[in-house]
Amino acid sequence: MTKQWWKESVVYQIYPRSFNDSNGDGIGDLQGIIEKLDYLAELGIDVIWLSPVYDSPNDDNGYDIRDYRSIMNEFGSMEDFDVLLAEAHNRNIRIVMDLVVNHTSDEHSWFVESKSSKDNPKRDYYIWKDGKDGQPPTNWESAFSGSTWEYNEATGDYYLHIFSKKQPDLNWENDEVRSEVYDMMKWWLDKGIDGFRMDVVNFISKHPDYPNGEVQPGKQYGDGSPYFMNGPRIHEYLNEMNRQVLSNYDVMTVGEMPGVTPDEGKLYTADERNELNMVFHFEHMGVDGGEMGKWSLNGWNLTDLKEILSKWQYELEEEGWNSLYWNNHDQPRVVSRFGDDGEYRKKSAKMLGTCLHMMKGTPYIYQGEELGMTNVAFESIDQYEDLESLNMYNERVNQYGDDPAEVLERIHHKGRDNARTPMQWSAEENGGFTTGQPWLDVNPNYRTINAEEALSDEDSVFHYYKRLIQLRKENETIVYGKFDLLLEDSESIFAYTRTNGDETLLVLCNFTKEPVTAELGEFASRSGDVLITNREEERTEETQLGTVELEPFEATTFV
Ligand code: TEU
Ligand code: CA
Repeated sequence: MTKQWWKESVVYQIYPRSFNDSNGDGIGDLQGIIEKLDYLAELGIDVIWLSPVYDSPNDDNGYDIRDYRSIMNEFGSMEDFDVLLAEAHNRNIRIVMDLVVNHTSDEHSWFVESKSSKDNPKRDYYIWKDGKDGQPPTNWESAFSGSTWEYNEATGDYYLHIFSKKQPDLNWENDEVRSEVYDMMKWWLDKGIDGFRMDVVNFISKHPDYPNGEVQPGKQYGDGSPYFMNGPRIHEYLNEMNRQVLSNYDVMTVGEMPGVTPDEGKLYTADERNELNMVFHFEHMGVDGGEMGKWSLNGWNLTDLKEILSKWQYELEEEGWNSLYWNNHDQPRVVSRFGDDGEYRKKSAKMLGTCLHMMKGTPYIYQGEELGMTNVAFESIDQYEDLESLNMYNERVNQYGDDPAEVLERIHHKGRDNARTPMQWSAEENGGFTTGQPWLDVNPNYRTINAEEALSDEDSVFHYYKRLIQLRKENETIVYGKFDLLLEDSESIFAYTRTNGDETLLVLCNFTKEPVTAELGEFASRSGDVLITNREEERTEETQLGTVELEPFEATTFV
């Protein structure tokens, strides 16, 4: 296994709009990030993944790019970006940018030209198809509700948008599009950035026939995902991107890949494939899904979560590399989702941090996760901003006649705004995020959950995450040790070992609010010194051969 800096790093994701507002307009900005670089250096992270900061009309909060080579006005200027990059590098923190090239904004000059006429030189930068009998070209459902096709009067046909109609999909079959993207990537890399997180990059190759998708009972649209995920030319494109751009720089790349399997993950990330360094899969994010997809509230089983995460550990042990995450700007807060955001908030947040950071792969921390920030439950749909939630709400209430309170409950648990409420810096007004009116309401629990409080409490989630990050720097077994799952049938305990030469780490995580006994057989008798734990009471009883008592939400790593 070749050693690489990005295998030994911990990444921190910043969603700029919600991170820190320096000028009182209620919107986070680049200057606000600069103000917090010392906080990040204190936490000890190595890389920042910066969600999009490019010029955008913000239909999807920056994931709809209007100009790839300028900074969104609300976030500041290119000079601010250059200062941010230099100041981060001064603190040995790298910056990885968000590359959103499956689609652009419909206000991008390329699309304005492409939609103007069928013989415009930029016409084939996007995907245009004729309708059939007054219907869209296929029955595919958009990720943001409705059809994936929008009719264009000027040319009398439809363009594809897997996401919102203001996010037209680029046509990667077109060599000119690919060379435009590669030129833009080089422009940013020549500024000195340290890599890219690639937004839905496994969507860029579509099935050439554009067949209809299967329609589930009760649904109006079909599932097009088999025809735009991991498409026929995807490896050709990524290999070309690597050859023409990435291979010329010392960079880190991670592909966001809804629908990717471990077998495909190996093809995308094995060193000799010369494509990407790692991928974000979504299998564990679906463990609490169901017939309504992510909006289902069916609950989840720990055995399913363990099966998914250990499968990815085993499958990528010899080739490829895992990214490890619980949270990002699209997912609910993990302490509310897989832990306990009430009585055991701090303890379960530390347990979840241990469970993830002791595994093999590059860990990603989403802003506020290090504080144990929680989901929010706004009383009115009017307080929500995310178009994914608003479109779903309108469709379910107005088209399917669902009870508004029931739909709002789904948004409380699974909506993306849970991750996008402003970062909670202090107990001051608006959590110290802004002196103005925040673009999205702050979670009312900022008075007790905030960075200032955490920094002064040595028992805080922040200081625990800081130790997890420090351990990864000090201990090769955490980075390169082999993963083996124990107690796979337990619905309470996530137990595994990491082995590196003659060193074995034993990681025990109790995912429940009940005390529990881990029957570990020969492993218990070998459980020696404690590397890190969130346990409150001294472990007085001798570890009986084969058993280890765990407190509610206890996480202990033995070495
Ligand atoms: O997300 C890709 C994606 O599949 C999302 O739709 C995600 O699965 C869903 O929101 C879960 O609720 C990327 C970005 O991370 C997301 O913020 C963008 O909205 C999307 O692509 C389009 O760029
Ligand atoms: Ca601002």
